[in-house]
Amino acid sequence: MNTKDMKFETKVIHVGGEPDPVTGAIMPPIYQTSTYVQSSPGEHKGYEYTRSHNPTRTRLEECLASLENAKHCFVTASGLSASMLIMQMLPHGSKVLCGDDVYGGTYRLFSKVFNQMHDFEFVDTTDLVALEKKITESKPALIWLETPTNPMLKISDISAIAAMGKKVKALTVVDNTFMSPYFQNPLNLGADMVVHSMTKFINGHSDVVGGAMMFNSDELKEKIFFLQNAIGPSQSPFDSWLVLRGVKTLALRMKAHQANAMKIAQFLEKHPKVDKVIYPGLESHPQHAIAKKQMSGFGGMITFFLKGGINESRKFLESVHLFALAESLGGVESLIEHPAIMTHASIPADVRQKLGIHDNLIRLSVGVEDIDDLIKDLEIGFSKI
Ligand code: P1T
Repeated sequence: MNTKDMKFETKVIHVGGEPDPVTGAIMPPIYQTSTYVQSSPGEHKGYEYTRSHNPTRTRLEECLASLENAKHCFVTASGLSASMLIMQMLPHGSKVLCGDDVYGGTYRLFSKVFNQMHDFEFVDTTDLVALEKKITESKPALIWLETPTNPMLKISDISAIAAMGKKVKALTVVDNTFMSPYFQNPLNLGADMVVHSMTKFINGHSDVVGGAMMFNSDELKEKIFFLQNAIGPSQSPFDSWLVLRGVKTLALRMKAHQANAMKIAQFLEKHPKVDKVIYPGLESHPQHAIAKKQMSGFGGMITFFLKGGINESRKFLESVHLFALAESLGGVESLIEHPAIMTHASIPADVRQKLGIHDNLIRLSVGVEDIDDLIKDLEIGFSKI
């Protein structure tokens, strides 16, 4: 069957998952090799050196490209190194408009590393009127959207913004980590590139750090391949193999994450010790209508404000146990964290305050455990404050 005719649930298992042609092994081998033998100088089977190409990584890239309906995919050693390659690709002095609420590490990479190369401006990409004015005036080379954002779960209208970008020839790049390709496909909505931290839902088992980017342009492919080879942030064959294994259950996992997250969001919304819940699937979410339009589900991430301050937050975070207190997200196990102290500590305090990343803000990555057990665990936390 042609890949394009396959449904998502089939692609995750079969694209890049073809049996080994040499032995018939149903699981693809891990090509744990740095180099490849040539029959004569320059004569080889398409593989020269693992920094540039590796057959296990190629399989993963084929699979992930198909999931985002993309022509090309590159897999990197971390989500941030995928973002790095994209920034390296822009001519020096480029103007970049970036959403104001992004993962703390992305903010740090742009504002403390690439600010020496480009001109970054962080803007609220949910305000389309102000954004259009800014795009028209500043003519950026690139617009960087994270939607939903980390941690405030703000949602930007991808097709409207990509159309604005096209008018000034700006590339629109979407960090799709929170939705995974199962719930949202930015290229279908007009974006030029998609970026993922594969560390999260794509791999789904909290045992790999990795990144991926997908796109259709052959010109971008040449540029990114040159940089990937020249700089060297390629993913190791073993990690690529682990992601090939993890991604097979992406559809099953995303459905389970979302079902649990919806129930927990509703539970939190009614809880007397909770001030406010943010979850794209709740009608109270300010961009719920856009979420329904551009996403086919609402994902497994929830943020909420406890009633209280840092002491109540600490007590709550210390008291839950099924929800493990840890950075990261998207694994089968539930995680909980304090963005102000943990994942978003690298964002200056005044910027955090403006965004609403206060001391009573808690972020949940809802896993696929039994829902009653998860709610009991949260109840234990609430009973201690
Ligand atoms: O950790 P790495 O694989 O390099 O991915 C960076 C990254 C990029 N984009 C988003 C939306 C992310 O959430 C992340 C990483 N985030 C966490 C580690 C976290 O706990 O939020």
